[in-house]
Amino acid sequence: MEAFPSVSNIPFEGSGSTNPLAFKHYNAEEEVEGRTMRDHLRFSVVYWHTFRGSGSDPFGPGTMQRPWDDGTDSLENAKNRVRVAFEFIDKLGAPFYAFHDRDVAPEGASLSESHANLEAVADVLEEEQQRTGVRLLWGTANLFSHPRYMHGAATSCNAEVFGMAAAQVKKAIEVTHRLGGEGYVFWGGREGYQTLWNTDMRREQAHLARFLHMAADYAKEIGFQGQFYIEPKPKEPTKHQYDSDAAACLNFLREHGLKGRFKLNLETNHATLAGHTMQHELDVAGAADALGSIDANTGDLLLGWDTDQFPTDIYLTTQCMLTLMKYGGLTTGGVNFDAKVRRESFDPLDLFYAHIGGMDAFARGLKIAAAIRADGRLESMLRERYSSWDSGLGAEIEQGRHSLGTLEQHMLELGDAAPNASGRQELLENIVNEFL
Ligand code: XUL
Ligand code: CO
Repeated sequence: MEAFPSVSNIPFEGSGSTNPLAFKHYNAEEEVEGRTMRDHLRFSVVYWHTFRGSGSDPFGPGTMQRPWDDGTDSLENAKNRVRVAFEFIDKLGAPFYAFHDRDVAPEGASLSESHANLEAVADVLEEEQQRTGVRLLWGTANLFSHPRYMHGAATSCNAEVFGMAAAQVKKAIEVTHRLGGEGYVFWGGREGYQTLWNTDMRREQAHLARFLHMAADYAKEIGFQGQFYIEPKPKEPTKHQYDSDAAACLNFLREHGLKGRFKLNLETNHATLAGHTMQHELDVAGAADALGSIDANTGDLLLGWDTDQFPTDIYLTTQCMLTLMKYGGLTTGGVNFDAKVRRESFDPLDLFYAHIGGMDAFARGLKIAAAIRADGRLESMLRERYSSWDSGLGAEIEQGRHSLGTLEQHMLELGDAAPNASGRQELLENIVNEFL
């Protein structure tokens, strides 16, 4: 029985359409810069918010109407939910999905029961992937919901909790591998601290590094070559998360010899919670050759918490796509909607509206970014701004042919630096607006 009988496959109808169940901009087959939109954007639906989100918040219980879900933690309900999820993803036309182990299968009374539950649900995931052609973008383990992880998982003060987390990640990597996952994400969850009065930060960080090395070793052992990602986030649930932003993650990866195996999975509202723009975070990662994947949800700048909203801001999606394209576009990663419909949007149809809107917002961002790139003014003004480094003194400095002494000599001869040129910020912003 279908869960969404009133919805058929979402068609592309173009910008003149007013059909709420049609794409206005996302046309999977359409080529942009010689690559289809499907391949540029690699859209992914998350299992946790979309199929497990209840709409509860700190002030009240869930509101979502999900008639297919019997509300129990039974394995049967979990398996049935998989079929509903794939009906949804298939009708939407998203090529990928992502999950945490505990979203798809219930935690059992013991570790072995939890493992068995996950394997049993993975059988259905595998079947449904084959039936629909939907692929797994990445898998991950939920190392934050169970009360045992109250002090963290890989950074717990309790060595056996670290052991449980390791066992859970081992199984999650196995299942991700079995399902052909193109990546595996580590989001720190409770890897951080609330107070230094009870925290040995140096030791906790060393444990986290050990944990990630073990994961990399195990992936190698079983032949899982999917990309590993760290997902930076500055707060929630802890006050100080160890993986607070792109720069902190890169520093951690370099310090512990993990940089080659890991890239970053960047999320817009995590960037803004860290006091950065998404464009900044993407560029920090890109410049370090670590731009892997994005969680495309946004926050609300007037609410200081992680609201996980669907992206609708074309200026933001344009910036995201411009930066992704600057660094060669997505390869193993995707545009993953780690987003949830609002508590008030409880109707199953809202799941379609939300994803269609997010996909169209990114498709528009892609087309606008391509137009800006084809126009070339932005790029040439940027290049021009640094032209003093292309030859003469600038080129010599870049080539390492100068010291403070030779530069002093050079400037003594000249007397002063050449006058600066304008930064032209307003003009550049006007040019971007021409394309919106
Ligand atoms: C939490 C968050 C996670 C990760 C996966 O804010 O974004 O859902 O994406 O664990
Ligand atoms: Co996320």
